[in-house]
Amino acid sequence: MKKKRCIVPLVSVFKSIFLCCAMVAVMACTQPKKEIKLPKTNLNLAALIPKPTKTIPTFSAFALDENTAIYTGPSTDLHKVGMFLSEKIKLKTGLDIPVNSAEESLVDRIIYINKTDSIGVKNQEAYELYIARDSIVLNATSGEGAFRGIQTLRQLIPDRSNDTLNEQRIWPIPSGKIEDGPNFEYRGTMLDVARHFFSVADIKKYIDALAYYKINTLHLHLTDDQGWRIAIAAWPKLTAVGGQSEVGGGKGGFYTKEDYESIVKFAAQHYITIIPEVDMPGHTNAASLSYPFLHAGGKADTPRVRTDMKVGYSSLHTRKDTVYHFIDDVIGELTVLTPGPYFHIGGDESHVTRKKDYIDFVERVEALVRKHGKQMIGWDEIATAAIDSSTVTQYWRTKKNAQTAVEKNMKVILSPANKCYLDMKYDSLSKHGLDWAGTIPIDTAYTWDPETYSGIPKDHILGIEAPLWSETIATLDELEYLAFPRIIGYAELGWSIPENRSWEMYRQRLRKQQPFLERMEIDFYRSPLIDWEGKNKTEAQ
Ligand code: TNX
Repeated sequence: MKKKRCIVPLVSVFKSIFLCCAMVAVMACTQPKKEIKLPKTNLNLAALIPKPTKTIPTFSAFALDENTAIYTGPSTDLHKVGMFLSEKIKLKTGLDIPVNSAEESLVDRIIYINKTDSIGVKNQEAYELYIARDSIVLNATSGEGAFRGIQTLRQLIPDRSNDTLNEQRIWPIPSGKIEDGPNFEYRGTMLDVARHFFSVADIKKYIDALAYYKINTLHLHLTDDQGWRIAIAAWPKLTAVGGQSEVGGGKGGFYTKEDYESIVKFAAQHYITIIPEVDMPGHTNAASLSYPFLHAGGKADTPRVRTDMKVGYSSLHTRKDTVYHFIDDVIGELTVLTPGPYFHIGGDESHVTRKKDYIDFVERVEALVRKHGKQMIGWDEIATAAIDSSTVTQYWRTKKNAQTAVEKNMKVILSPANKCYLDMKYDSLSKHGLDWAGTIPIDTAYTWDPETYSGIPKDHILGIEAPLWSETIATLDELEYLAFPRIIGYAELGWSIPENRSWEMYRQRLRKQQPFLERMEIDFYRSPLIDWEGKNKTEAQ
C-alpha cells in the first residue's frame, strides 16, 4: 500500500487528495486498536459466480467490521459505487460502513475503490481486487468495472460473522488477488412482459439480483399479440385498448413513461442496459386491435382480444406508409426514454406475412431505427433481409439464419432455445414452463460452450441472452422459479472463460448461493441436482 503513495501526485490533484485521505486511514491501520485474530482462508475456494479469470490466494483475511471505511476516487460514479457497496454490506451484516466520510480515529481498515488506467486489462468492465489484512483495493478503469468488482467483494463477505476468534464481530474476507473481466460484452436476459404483465417493483427486484451475477443487459419484450405494455403518447389506444389483456384472461397492464424511465434509471444504477423490444410485423394483434388500419388482412387473423398462447397469426400491413409513420413514432418515443444503444424490432414468427413483404418491412424498419440513432436487434429471421452489418441478430432457432448473419458480417447474440430458454421446463414435473424446445435441467443449461456451440466465430458473438417468455407465469414467484437458478449459470457462461468452467465445481459454488437467494426472498427452484441445505431440499415438481 505504502508504495502507492509515491504514484499518487502524478495522477491528478483531486485524486491525490482522496488517496491521501485513504492513506492516512490505512496508516492508522498499521497500529490497529485491537489485535484481531484472523482465520486461515483460501480465496481459490470462494463460491464466486461468475468464476473470476484469476484468483491468487494469500491465505489470510481482511476483517470487515465496524471500524472499516470505504473511500473512493473523486468521481461521482465511484462515490455511488461506494454507496451501493455500503448499502449492501449493511443489508448482509448490519454494519454501517461510511463512504468518504469516516471519522479517521475510528478507522482500522479501508476498502479503497480506485479508477486507474494502469490495470492490465483495458476492458471497461474489468477490475482487479487486492485483498490484504488491512486494506482492500479495487482497481477499475470505469465506474462499470468498479461496479462489477464490488459484486465479487459482496460475494466474498461471509454470511455470518466470525465471533469465535475475537470479542468483536468480524466478517473475514479471504485475502489475495483477483484479476477479472468478461469473456463476452453482452450478458443478458429477456423478460416477456406482454404475455403476462409484471410490475415495476417486480422488475426492480429482478434487476437487483441480476446485477449480483454481473449480468449487464435486460431486454424487455414490451409488445405481443396478447398485450401492448408501453405508453406511446401519439397512439394512446395502444395501452387503453391493447394493454388491457393478457394470457389466461387477466387484466394486463402497461408502463407509463415515468414507470419505464424509473426502470431504465434503476437498471443504470446497476450498470444494466435496458433494451426495448417492439415485436413486428408479427406478434402485433394487440396493436392492430387498438388501431385496425395496422392490420395486414389476408391470411392474418382478424384482431380480437387474445388470451391464448398461439403464435404466428398476426401481421402489420407492410405496404401502407401510415404503418411506417406509426412505427417511426413508436421508435422515436422509446428512443428518447432509452439511453442504451439498441432497439429490438422482434421480427420472429411472421408466418402470415409474405416473404417479400417481410423482407421489405425489415429493411424499412431498420432505416427508421438507424434514423433514431439506435442499433437494431432482431430475432434470427431478420438475417434473411438485406440489412446493415451494424444490426445484430439474435439466434434462437435457425442456425442457418445465424450463419447468414455472419456472412453479412453482423454480430450475433446467442439464445438457442434448447439451451437457454428460461421458459422451458426443468423436467417433465416442472410446475411452470413450456417444452417445445425440450426440457432444460440446470446442468443442460450450464454445460454448453457458447464459443463452439453454433459454429459462429467468437469475434461475431456479441454475447449470450437467456429469454424468459411468460405464457405460463403470472407472478414474481413464478418468474423466479423459472429464472433461478438457471440464470446464474448463464451469467457464468457469459462472463467466465471456458477453462474456468466445470459443472462439478459450479454445482458446489451454486449450492453456496442459497443464503443469498433466501435473504433476497427469491423463490428459486430447488433442483435435485444440487445438495441444498435444510428442509425442502428438493422439490419433486
Ligand atoms: C417462441 S422465441 C417465440 C415466442 C414464444 C416462445 C415460447 C421467439 C422469438 N418467439 O413468441 O413466447 O417461443 O417459448
